[in-house]
Amino acid sequence: SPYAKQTYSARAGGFSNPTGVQLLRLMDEKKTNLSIAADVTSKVELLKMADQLGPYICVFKTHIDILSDYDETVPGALQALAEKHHFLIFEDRKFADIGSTVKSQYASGIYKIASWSHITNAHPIPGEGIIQGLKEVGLPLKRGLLLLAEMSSKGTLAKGEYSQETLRMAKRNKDFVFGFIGQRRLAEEGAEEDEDFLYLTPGVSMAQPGDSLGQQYRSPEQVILESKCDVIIVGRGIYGAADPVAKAIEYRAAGWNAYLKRTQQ
Ligand code: 5IU
Repeated sequence: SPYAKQTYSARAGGFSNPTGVQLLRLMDEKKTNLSIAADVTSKVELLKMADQLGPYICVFKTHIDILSDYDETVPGALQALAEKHHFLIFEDRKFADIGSTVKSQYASGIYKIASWSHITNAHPIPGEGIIQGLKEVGLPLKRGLLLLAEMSSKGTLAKGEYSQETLRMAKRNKDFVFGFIGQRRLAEEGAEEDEDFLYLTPGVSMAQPGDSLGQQYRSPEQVILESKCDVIIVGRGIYGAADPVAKAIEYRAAGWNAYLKRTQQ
Protein backbone atom coordinates (compact mmCIF):
# COMPACT_ATOMS: atom_id res chain seq x y z
CA SER A 1 0.00 0.00 0.00
CA PRO A 2 1.35 3.44 -0.91
CA TYR A 3 -0.21 4.95 2.21
CA ALA A 4 2.09 3.10 4.60
CA LYS A 5 5.02 5.13 3.25
CA GLN A 6 3.28 8.49 3.70
CA THR A 7 3.33 10.57 6.84
CA TYR A 8 0.24 10.54 9.03
CA SER A 9 -0.53 14.19 8.33
CA ALA A 10 -0.05 13.76 4.56
CA ARG A 11 -2.70 11.05 4.67
CA ALA A 12 -5.25 13.28 6.45
CA GLY A 13 -6.52 14.71 3.14
CA GLY A 14 -7.80 11.27 2.13
CA PHE A 15 -10.09 10.98 5.16
CA SER A 16 -13.60 12.40 5.38
CA ASN A 17 -14.32 11.63 9.03
CA PRO A 18 -13.29 14.63 11.17
CA THR A 19 -12.02 12.50 14.06
CA GLY A 20 -9.80 10.51 11.69
CA VAL A 21 -8.36 13.73 10.28
CA GLN A 22 -7.79 15.12 13.77
CA LEU A 23 -6.02 11.96 14.91
CA LEU A 24 -3.67 11.83 11.91
CA ARG A 25 -2.66 15.45 12.43
CA LEU A 26 -2.15 15.23 16.16
CA MET A 27 0.08 12.15 15.80
CA ASP A 28 2.59 14.07 13.69
CA GLU A 29 2.29 17.18 15.85
CA LYS A 30 2.93 15.25 19.07
CA LYS A 31 5.25 12.71 17.44
CA THR A 32 3.47 9.76 18.95
CA ASN A 33 1.60 6.70 17.66
CA LEU A 34 1.13 5.30 21.15
CA SER A 35 -2.25 4.62 22.72
CA ILE A 36 -2.61 3.54 26.32
CA ALA A 37 -5.19 0.88 27.23
CA ALA A 38 -6.21 2.20 30.64
CA ASP A 39 -7.81 -0.93 32.08
CA VAL A 40 -7.99 0.17 35.71
CA THR A 41 -10.98 -0.06 38.01
CA SER A 42 -10.82 3.15 40.03
CA LYS A 43 -11.52 6.64 38.75
CA VAL A 44 -8.60 8.15 40.64
CA GLU A 45 -6.20 5.71 38.96
CA LEU A 46 -7.81 6.31 35.57
CA LEU A 47 -7.52 10.10 35.76
CA LYS A 48 -4.01 9.91 37.19
CA MET A 49 -2.98 7.77 34.25
CA ALA A 50 -4.55 10.18 31.75
CA ASP A 51 -2.72 13.11 33.35
CA GLN A 52 0.68 11.40 33.73
CA LEU A 53 0.76 9.61 30.37
CA GLY A 54 -1.25 12.20 28.42
CA PRO A 55 1.83 14.03 27.06
CA TYR A 56 3.12 10.85 25.36
CA ILE A 57 0.00 9.41 23.76
CA CYS A 58 -2.32 10.12 20.85
CA VAL A 59 -5.28 8.08 22.13
CA PHE A 60 -6.47 7.22 25.64
CA LYS A 61 -8.42 3.96 25.46
CA THR A 62 -10.99 3.30 28.16
CA HIS A 63 -13.29 0.49 29.33
CA ILE A 64 -15.53 2.81 31.31
CA ASP A 65 -17.72 -0.05 32.58
CA ILE A 66 -14.88 -1.61 34.61
CA LEU A 67 -14.73 1.36 36.99
CA SER A 68 -16.12 0.33 40.38
CA ASP A 69 -16.66 3.93 41.44
CA TYR A 70 -17.88 5.55 38.20
CA ASP A 71 -19.88 8.75 38.59
CA GLU A 72 -20.91 11.49 36.20
CA THR A 73 -17.84 13.64 36.96
CA VAL A 74 -15.56 11.13 35.17
CA PRO A 75 -16.34 12.07 31.53
CA GLY A 76 -15.84 15.79 32.18
CA ALA A 77 -12.55 15.16 33.96
CA LEU A 78 -11.35 12.95 31.09
CA GLN A 79 -12.36 15.54 28.51
CA ALA A 80 -10.47 18.26 30.39
CA LEU A 81 -7.32 16.08 30.40
CA ALA A 82 -7.79 15.31 26.69
CA GLU A 83 -7.76 19.05 26.00
CA LYS A 84 -4.87 19.73 28.35
CA HIS A 85 -2.63 17.06 26.81
CA HIS A 86 -4.10 17.01 23.30
CA PHE A 87 -5.16 13.38 22.97
CA LEU A 88 -8.37 11.67 21.81
CA ILE A 89 -10.55 9.48 24.01
CA PHE A 90 -11.50 6.03 22.70
CA GLU A 91 -14.14 4.10 24.63
CA ASP A 92 -13.46 0.50 23.59
CA ARG A 93 -17.15 -0.44 23.84
CA LYS A 94 -17.17 -3.09 21.11
CA PHE A 95 -20.83 -2.66 20.21
CA ALA A 96 -22.31 -5.83 18.75
CA ASP A 97 -26.13 -5.49 18.58
CA ILE A 98 -28.64 -4.44 15.92
CA GLY A 99 -28.71 -0.80 14.80
CA SER A 100 -31.71 0.22 16.86
CA THR A 101 -30.23 -1.12 20.10
CA VAL A 102 -26.70 0.20 19.67
CA LYS A 103 -28.12 3.68 19.05
CA SER A 104 -29.50 3.67 22.59
CA GLN A 105 -26.42 2.00 24.05
CA TYR A 106 -24.20 4.67 22.46
CA ALA A 107 -26.31 7.72 23.37
CA SER A 108 -27.99 6.72 26.63
CA GLY A 109 -27.72 4.64 29.79
CA ILE A 110 -25.38 5.56 32.60
CA TYR A 111 -22.35 6.23 30.41
CA LYS A 112 -23.71 8.27 27.47
CA ILE A 113 -20.57 7.31 25.54
CA ALA A 114 -21.28 9.44 22.47
CA SER A 115 -21.32 12.60 24.58
CA TRP A 116 -17.66 12.32 25.63
CA SER A 117 -15.73 9.71 23.62
CA HIS A 118 -14.22 10.88 20.33
CA ILE A 119 -13.83 7.31 19.10
CA THR A 120 -15.66 4.06 19.70
CA ASN A 121 -15.70 0.66 18.00
CA ALA A 122 -18.08 -2.03 16.82
CA HIS A 123 -18.08 -5.64 15.74
CA PRO A 124 -19.29 -6.01 12.15
CA ILE A 125 -21.04 -9.29 13.05
CA PRO A 126 -24.64 -7.89 12.98
CA GLY A 127 -24.17 -6.43 9.48
CA GLU A 128 -24.17 -2.85 8.27
CA GLY A 129 -27.15 -1.77 10.40
CA ILE A 130 -24.82 -1.46 13.38
CA ILE A 131 -22.86 1.23 11.56
CA GLN A 132 -26.05 3.02 10.47
CA GLY A 133 -27.39 3.07 14.03
CA LEU A 134 -24.18 4.35 15.59
CA LYS A 135 -23.73 6.87 12.79
CA GLU A 136 -27.12 8.48 13.48
CA VAL A 137 -25.90 9.33 16.97
CA GLY A 138 -22.19 9.87 16.35
CA LEU A 139 -21.94 11.79 13.10
CA PRO A 140 -23.83 14.91 14.29
CA LEU A 141 -21.34 15.00 17.20
CA LYS A 142 -18.39 14.58 14.76
CA ARG A 143 -17.43 11.24 16.31
CA GLY A 144 -15.58 8.45 14.52
CA LEU A 145 -15.96 4.68 14.46
CA LEU A 146 -13.47 1.82 14.21
CA LEU A 147 -14.56 -1.63 13.05
CA LEU A 148 -13.09 -4.74 14.61
CA ALA A 149 -11.53 -6.44 11.61
CA GLU A 150 -9.29 -8.82 13.55
CA MET A 151 -8.45 -9.55 17.18
CA SER A 152 -5.16 -10.25 18.93
CA SER A 153 -6.48 -13.18 20.94
CA LYS A 154 -5.84 -16.86 20.31
CA GLY A 155 -8.51 -18.64 18.24
CA THR A 156 -10.26 -15.45 17.08
CA LEU A 157 -13.02 -16.01 14.51
CA ALA A 158 -12.35 -12.56 13.00
CA LYS A 159 -10.11 -13.51 10.09
CA GLY A 160 -10.05 -14.23 6.36
CA GLU A 161 -13.34 -13.50 4.58
CA TYR A 162 -14.79 -11.95 7.76
CA SER A 163 -12.03 -9.34 7.77
CA GLN A 164 -12.41 -8.80 4.01
CA GLU A 165 -16.14 -8.13 4.39
CA THR A 166 -15.37 -5.77 7.28
CA LEU A 167 -13.11 -3.79 4.95
CA ARG A 168 -15.88 -3.57 2.34
CA MET A 169 -18.36 -2.35 5.00
CA ALA A 170 -15.90 0.35 6.04
CA LYS A 171 -15.44 1.50 2.43
CA ARG A 172 -19.18 2.07 2.15
CA ASN A 173 -19.22 4.19 5.33
CA LYS A 174 -16.14 6.38 5.14
CA ASP A 175 -18.00 9.41 6.51
CA PHE A 176 -18.09 7.71 9.92
CA VAL A 177 -15.69 4.74 9.81
CA PHE A 178 -12.08 5.93 9.66
CA GLY A 179 -10.29 2.74 10.53
CA PHE A 180 -10.01 -0.62 12.17
CA ILE A 181 -8.86 -2.46 15.18
CA GLY A 182 -6.72 -5.07 13.52
CA GLN A 183 -3.44 -6.88 13.41
CA ARG A 184 -2.32 -5.91 9.88
CA ARG A 185 -3.19 -3.46 7.11
CA LEU A 186 -5.82 -5.11 4.93
CA ALA A 187 -6.02 -5.10 1.16
CA GLU A 188 -9.24 -6.03 -0.59
CA GLU A 189 -8.65 -9.02 -2.80
CA GLY A 190 -9.30 -8.12 -6.42
CA ALA A 191 -9.89 -4.41 -5.74
CA GLU A 192 -8.17 -2.07 -8.18
CA GLU A 193 -7.43 0.78 -5.87
CA ASP A 194 -6.41 0.72 -2.29
CA GLU A 195 -8.27 3.02 0.09
CA ASP A 196 -6.70 4.47 3.18
CA PHE A 197 -7.82 3.69 6.72
CA LEU A 198 -6.18 3.95 10.12
CA TYR A 199 -5.24 0.70 11.86
CA LEU A 200 -5.08 0.68 15.67
CA THR A 201 -3.47 -2.44 17.07
CA PRO A 202 -3.75 -3.96 20.55
CA GLY A 203 -1.72 -6.94 21.69
CA VAL A 204 1.59 -5.07 21.95
CA SER A 205 4.35 -5.80 24.44
CA MET A 206 8.13 -5.58 24.33
CA ALA A 207 8.47 -8.02 27.24
CA GLN A 208 5.80 -10.76 27.14
CA PRO A 209 4.68 -13.26 24.47
CA GLY A 210 1.13 -13.35 25.87
CA ASP A 211 -0.97 -13.85 28.99
CA SER A 212 -2.74 -16.86 30.52
CA LEU A 213 -6.10 -15.92 28.95
CA GLY A 214 -5.28 -16.05 25.25
CA GLN A 215 -3.75 -12.63 24.66
CA GLN A 216 -0.94 -12.76 22.06
CA TYR A 217 1.67 -9.98 21.94
CA ARG A 218 3.86 -8.58 19.18
CA SER A 219 6.48 -5.84 19.28
CA PRO A 220 5.98 -2.23 18.11
CA GLU A 221 8.29 -2.96 15.13
CA GLN A 222 6.26 -5.98 14.04
CA VAL A 223 3.05 -3.97 14.25
CA ILE A 224 4.18 -0.71 12.62
CA LEU A 225 6.91 -1.86 10.22
CA GLU A 226 5.95 -5.39 9.19
CA SER A 227 2.16 -5.24 9.49
CA LYS A 228 1.87 -1.56 8.44
CA CYS A 229 -0.50 -0.63 11.26
CA ASP A 230 -0.61 2.93 12.56
CA VAL A 231 -1.18 3.03 16.31
CA ILE A 232 0.16 0.68 18.98
CA ILE A 233 -2.20 0.09 21.90
CA VAL A 234 -0.38 -0.90 25.08
CA GLY A 235 -1.98 -1.75 28.42
CA ARG A 236 -0.25 -3.85 31.04
CA GLY A 237 3.14 -3.36 29.36
CA ILE A 238 2.93 0.26 30.54
CA TYR A 239 0.59 0.58 33.52
CA GLY A 240 1.83 -2.72 34.97
CA ALA A 241 5.43 -1.47 35.06
CA ALA A 242 7.13 -0.07 38.16
CA ASP A 243 7.52 3.28 36.36
CA PRO A 244 4.66 3.70 33.85
CA VAL A 245 5.88 7.11 32.62
CA ALA A 246 9.35 5.74 31.80
CA LYS A 247 7.74 2.75 30.04
CA ALA A 248 5.40 5.00 28.06
CA ILE A 249 8.42 6.99 26.89
CA GLU A 250 10.09 3.72 25.77
CA TYR A 251 7.03 2.48 23.88
CA ARG A 252 6.49 5.86 22.32
CA ALA A 253 10.08 5.90 21.04
CA ALA A 254 9.83 2.32 19.71
CA GLY A 255 6.56 3.03 17.90
CA TRP A 256 7.76 6.34 16.53
CA ASN A 257 11.11 5.03 15.32
CA ALA A 258 9.34 2.18 13.52
CA TYR A 259 7.09 4.76 11.83
CA LEU A 260 10.07 6.89 10.82
CA LYS A 261 11.76 3.83 9.32
CA ARG A 262 8.59 2.91 7.47
CA THR A 263 8.09 6.35 5.97
CA GLN A 264 11.75 6.78 5.04
CA GLN A 265 12.10 3.36 3.38
N1 5IU B 1 -7.97 -5.60 23.00
C1 5IU B 1 -7.05 -6.60 22.78
N2 5IU B 1 -7.09 -7.32 21.63
C2 5IU B 1 -8.03 -7.11 20.67
C3 5IU B 1 -8.98 -6.09 20.91
C4 5IU B 1 -8.92 -5.35 22.06
O1 5IU B 1 -6.17 -6.83 23.60
O2 5IU B 1 -8.01 -7.77 19.62
I1 5IU B 1 -10.36 -5.73 19.52
C5 5IU B 1 -7.94 -4.75 24.20
C6 5IU B 1 -8.08 -5.44 25.52
C7 5IU B 1 -7.32 -4.53 26.44
C8 5IU B 1 -6.20 -4.00 25.58
O3 5IU B 1 -8.12 -3.43 26.81
O4 5IU B 1 -6.70 -4.03 24.24
C9 5IU B 1 -4.88 -4.77 25.64
O5 5IU B 1 -4.34 -4.73 26.94
P1 5IU B 1 -2.93 -5.37 27.32
O6 5IU B 1 -1.85 -4.56 26.54
O7 5IU B 1 -2.83 -5.14 28.80
O8 5IU B 1 -2.96 -6.83 26.93
